[in-house]
Amino acid sequence: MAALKTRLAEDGYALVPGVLDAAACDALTAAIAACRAAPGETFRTLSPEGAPLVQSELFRWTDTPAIRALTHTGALPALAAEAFGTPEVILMEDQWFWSEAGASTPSPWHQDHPYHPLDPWFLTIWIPLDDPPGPVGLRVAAGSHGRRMYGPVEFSAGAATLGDSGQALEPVPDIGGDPQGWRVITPPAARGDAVLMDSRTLHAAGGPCHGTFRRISIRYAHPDTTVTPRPWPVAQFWDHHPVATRAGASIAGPAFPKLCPAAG
Ligand SMILES: O=C(O)CCC(=O)C(=O)O
Repeated sequence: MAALKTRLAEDGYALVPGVLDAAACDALTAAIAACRAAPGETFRTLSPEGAPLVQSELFRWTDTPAIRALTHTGALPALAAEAFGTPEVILMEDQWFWSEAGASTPSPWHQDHPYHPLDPWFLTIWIPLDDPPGPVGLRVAAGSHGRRMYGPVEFSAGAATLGDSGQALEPVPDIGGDPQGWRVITPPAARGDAVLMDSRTLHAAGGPCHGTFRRISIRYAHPDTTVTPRPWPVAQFWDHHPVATRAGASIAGPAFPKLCPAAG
């Protein structure tokens, strides 16, 4: 099989089987339950009021040992270093998703890149912690990382996750409705497998969910990543980071730690 870096460069995604064992998946599902019981500032219910729940939250590596172990040690930072071809990587964020049985609120087609005032591209590592209960796994438009950037899409039916400045990018087109125009693939990811994506790759997930579906995304940036302020709304949490307006500044620091996987 081609090297990870080559697969990401060619297709914008790569499936890596068996990244987490059952014990690690169990520890993370317990961690998600603990986060839901004591939600922080970025916790959101994404599903519309009254609908079966889909919930999500960011940055729980800061106070949740199982998530910190995942983001800082073991396979994930090493995969990120391999994907970038660098000894160091920057941890951007962790994000868990929780859908209850019967939920149908999808994560709409989007690219991760426009939600962040950063360049160059970064890496998302998406891991299902349950075998997808229905057609709810990650779908990618292979090769779309080499096309154009579309506007960020608000995921939440309730409290917003995006800032409120104007939109300067075209909306994401109807990918599902144009099967000839896009190479849509559902990588066969089971519990503990990982799908790695270039942040410019269009992707979607969720939909009719026949059981509880927990998954986690960890995002890593290239060590030379710098700020590019955006004339469109980015993720709200950037409001709390003064660096977000300093064009050319490195994001590395206590909020976005630099990790050196080879050093252990
Ligand atoms: O799992 C999901 O529902 C969405 C994941 C996703 O789109 C992401 O982490 O960028």
